[in-house]
Amino acid sequence: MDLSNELFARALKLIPGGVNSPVRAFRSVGGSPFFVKSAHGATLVTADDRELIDFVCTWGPAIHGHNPPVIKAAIAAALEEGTSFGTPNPYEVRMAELIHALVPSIKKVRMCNSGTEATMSAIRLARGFTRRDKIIKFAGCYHGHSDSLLVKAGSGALTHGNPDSAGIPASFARETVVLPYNDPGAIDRAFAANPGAIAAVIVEPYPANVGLILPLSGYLAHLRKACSANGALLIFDEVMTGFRLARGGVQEIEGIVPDLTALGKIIGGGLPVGAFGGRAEVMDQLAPVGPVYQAGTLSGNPLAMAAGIAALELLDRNNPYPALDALGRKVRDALRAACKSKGLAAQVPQTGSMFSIFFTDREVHNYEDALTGDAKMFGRFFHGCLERGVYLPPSAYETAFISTAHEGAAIDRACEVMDSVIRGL
Ligand code: KE4
Repeated sequence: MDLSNELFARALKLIPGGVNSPVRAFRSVGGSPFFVKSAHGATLVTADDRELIDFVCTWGPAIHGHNPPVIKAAIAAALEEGTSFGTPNPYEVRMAELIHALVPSIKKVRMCNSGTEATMSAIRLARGFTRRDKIIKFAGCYHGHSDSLLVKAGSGALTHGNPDSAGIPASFARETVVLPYNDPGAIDRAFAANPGAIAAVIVEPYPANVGLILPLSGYLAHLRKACSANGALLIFDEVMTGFRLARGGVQEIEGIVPDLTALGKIIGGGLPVGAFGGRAEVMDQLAPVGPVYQAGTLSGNPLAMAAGIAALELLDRNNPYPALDALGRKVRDALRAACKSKGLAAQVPQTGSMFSIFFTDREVHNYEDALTGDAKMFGRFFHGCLERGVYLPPSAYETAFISTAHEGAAIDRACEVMDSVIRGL
């Protein structure tokens, strides 16, 4: 890994930790990150010309695999007309129509440039619409790095958050109530303890930033009911799950209608895009119509819109979800069988093209359960796979993604590798 090491040494001189996003630094699994020079289909090609089967998929966007011809062609065509106009453009209208058609709860939508912007703006909008200040989030859920959302309490009890990041004023953290996920009683108690004060509940409907956690039966419906009964908005953060698990995301699968939805990742087709949308009367509180300000120089950028439109139209045309779920089950079953034959305690949650592994004998229903996973063993599993050409997310508390390009040789090879690595742990 000479060239990657050389690049990393140079990066460390000028970029904090040598990375532009912390999770890429391999800090939680040990070792140094490799650098990638190209990506196609299910494969990354490193600066040292190593080919890796990629289960990070650039953290979700690459559901069609990397650099698919249809997205490449869409970007190239848009590029002929220019890179950015700073004015409304036809692509934005098409994107808004597509999102509304695929996610019917989104009556109006605003484009932005990242998932962080989407959730941050949705929170501000919910506070402006309800004229309330407090929000509820769930321990272990990650909604990007805006101040209100980088807050989590230590335990699962009702509490005012303690900032998870330096630089967040305690006064900010006090407005964020952090609860355990999958605990209906906790949400009821939080509303009772903060009557008329909660603007919104924001949730990853399937938390996937702590490993993958699935809701207990009826839990999401309970959140919906509690928000409606208390005049708070329910915000589904579907930045990761939107268009990943179904055309209409988790809200289609679960039959729950949130008031607002945050989107990102897949809707950019690999370019920087976020979006938030929902009830028209809520969205119309946004400037220039209403008093809640939100803006962005590159929001609705034509190249990013063209890439995202191509990605969404391909999903809408091909309906890849049954095949992606079959690939997910194939990996899940291979991991479970290997752990069983090894006598290794592990939980392997999977839904559609998302899966993760916790090395623990405890079922994982929330953040505290997830923390019982053996992170050091995950590090050994991660590096064992990487040495054999399979790249998993470099953290025990992330979720792996599968693309349509993994079908066939890539998924078979990866299952073989993961099986042999587990048996060697
Ligand atoms: P971005 O600002 O990174 O585009 O999106 C933030 C975000 C919001 N909501 C959810 C559910 C998310 O998963 C994310 C970002 N996900 C992480 C990976 N788990 C991005 C990877 C990174 O931080 O480098």
